[in-house]
Amino acid sequence: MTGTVRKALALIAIGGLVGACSSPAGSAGTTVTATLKEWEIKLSSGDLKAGDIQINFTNNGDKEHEFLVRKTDLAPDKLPLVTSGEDKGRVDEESSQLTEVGNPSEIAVLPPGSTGLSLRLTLQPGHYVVFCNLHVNDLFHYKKGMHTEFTVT
Ligand SMILES: [Cu+2]
Repeated sequence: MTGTVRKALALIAIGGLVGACSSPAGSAGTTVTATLKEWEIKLSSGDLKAGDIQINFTNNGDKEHEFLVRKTDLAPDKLPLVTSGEDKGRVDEESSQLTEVGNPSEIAVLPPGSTGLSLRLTLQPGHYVVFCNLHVNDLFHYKKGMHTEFTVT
């Protein structure tokens, strides 16, 4: 895909996301900033209040990244990996130990240098991990360190 098409698809995904958001008008919720680059993901806060949460993204890297959110008791560097097939070595997104928390529970395309993309979720108390699960050739972004965690209380 060309960069333009990918970006358009990302924007369509955001549109669907916002449209699906059913939070009542007037509930401000919490806003968090996620900053990505090679090879890290940083959140402006690791301790959030339950309810509506909007994550705003900045990709300061030279590469495209993605951002997945899963509820789990696992540490961010101990997530289950796919053990066979063409996805071998990536985080197993379908693992029963990782629970999706939205529809979608991720943002699939964060173009290099991008700002302004966001993800809205309604989160219950618990422990969450976020990670980038892209792999290009033998380069696995997750294994390079693109993961972190946060807690909702
Ligand atoms: Cu990445």
